[in-house]
Amino acid sequence: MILTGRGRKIDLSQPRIMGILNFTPDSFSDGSRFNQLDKALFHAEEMVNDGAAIIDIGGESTRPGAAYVSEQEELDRIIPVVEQLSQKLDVMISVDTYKTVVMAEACKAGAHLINDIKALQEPGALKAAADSDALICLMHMQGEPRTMQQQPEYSDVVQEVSAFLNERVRASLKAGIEAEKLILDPGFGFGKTVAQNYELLGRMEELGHAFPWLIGVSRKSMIGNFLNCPVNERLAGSIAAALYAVSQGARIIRVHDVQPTSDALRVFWHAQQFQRLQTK
Ligand code: 8Y4
Repeated sequence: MILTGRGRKIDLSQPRIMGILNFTPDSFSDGSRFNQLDKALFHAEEMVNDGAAIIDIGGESTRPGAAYVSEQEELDRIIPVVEQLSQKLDVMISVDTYKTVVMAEACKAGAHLINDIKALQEPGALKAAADSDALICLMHMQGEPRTMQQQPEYSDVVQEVSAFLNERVRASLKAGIEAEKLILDPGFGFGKTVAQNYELLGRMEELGHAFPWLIGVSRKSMIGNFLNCPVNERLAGSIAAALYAVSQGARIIRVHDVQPTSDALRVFWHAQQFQRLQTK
């Protein structure tokens, strides 16, 4: 299956890696914006050489407790990066934003994919997405980033994630977004306990295969709290979760550590080619 976002194609007949571009929160305290732009370009090039097919650029941290970033500040941070990367790199450029103006401006600047943790629920977002011709990742989240981990509750986490995403797919189609542009994401860690995250991962097959799945588990609490290890020791666990998700049909894996994840995915996928009894 090949997806096209604003003219740029991605072949999902095998799993692909979305590399997370570093954006230090205190971005400009240690240097000029020019310096930051150079660092971002260097990191992105490195991820592409290591096997990333998509670079995800975000200007606001969505971690619980992270500071809110104004629309203007987010634009100032990411637009120059989107412009540079979309011109210089032969990969898909994704913008991690829920802000309508940022979506529109990022697409004008060259982005090919809108990665929206709010699944186009902000006012005007459906229209901005429909007008953009970009690919759209619709993600599930319970609550708001600042408070979502306080007490997540579900009667059935898989059923609720599925129902929410179905509703957002319907809203997207109604707004004129083509079905071929849509990617879905269960939103690991977004308003979910560690147990709920594992139930979601273990039962991913139940979410169906009508649209390609993107998943992000890299370095998250579901790895760290389960293994009881700090963020810099979560690579092996993150890779195991990613491979499990791929075995369940996930096609885009959002990660910090591109090179080791790429190696793991390639070996996993190569072996799977020889499996005689395909489950799907
Ligand atoms: C350590 C490192 C601990 C990172 C937590 C985190 C997703 C996403 C994020 C995701 C999609 C994060 C923007 C959270 N996660 N977009 N964004 N799917 N589509 N936390 O799972 O990485 S940010």
